[in-house]
Amino acid sequence: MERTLVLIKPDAVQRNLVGDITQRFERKGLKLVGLKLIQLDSKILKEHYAHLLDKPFYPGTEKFMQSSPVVAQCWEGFEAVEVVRQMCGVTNSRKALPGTIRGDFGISVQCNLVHASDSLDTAKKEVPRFFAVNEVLNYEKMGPEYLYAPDEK
Ligand code: FUP
Repeated sequence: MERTLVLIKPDAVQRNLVGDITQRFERKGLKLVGLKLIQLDSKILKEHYAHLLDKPFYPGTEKFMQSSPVVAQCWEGFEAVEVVRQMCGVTNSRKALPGTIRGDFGISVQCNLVHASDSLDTAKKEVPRFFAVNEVLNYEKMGPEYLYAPDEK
């Protein structure tokens, strides 16, 4: 099973969309294995967005991401990284398809509601960036036989 990082961004927290967004991942069949409300600082953001540091919009991104607490989540499932990315939609919310989180709730590039790991390699770096080892929990959930075929587990 893969694990992936989701950050519910300040715009979604301020717009009271934490529950709606979390419910989508729950209903999809993903398993919540890590969850916390955190205030990000400049250091962790510079690490998290290292690929964007030289972009003209980066100072605005950093300011926005610190403007309110965010909800960090770790979701687990078969091919969870790709599943979650598909559910978020493309970065520009105006271009994100209806049915995706950004497509349904957003109209902005910066205020695009969620961050989701873009590959399994990235997820393996991002989950430990936001969660200590003992903050990601292993536990049994009822009903996996109705979510997956035997060869998908
Ligand atoms: P994503 O993988 O969808 O999170 O997108 P990126 O890593 O490319 O960008 C991270 C964040 O930077 C976006 F969510 C919003 C911000 N950004 C802008 O503000 N302007 C841009 O042109 C691109 C990204």
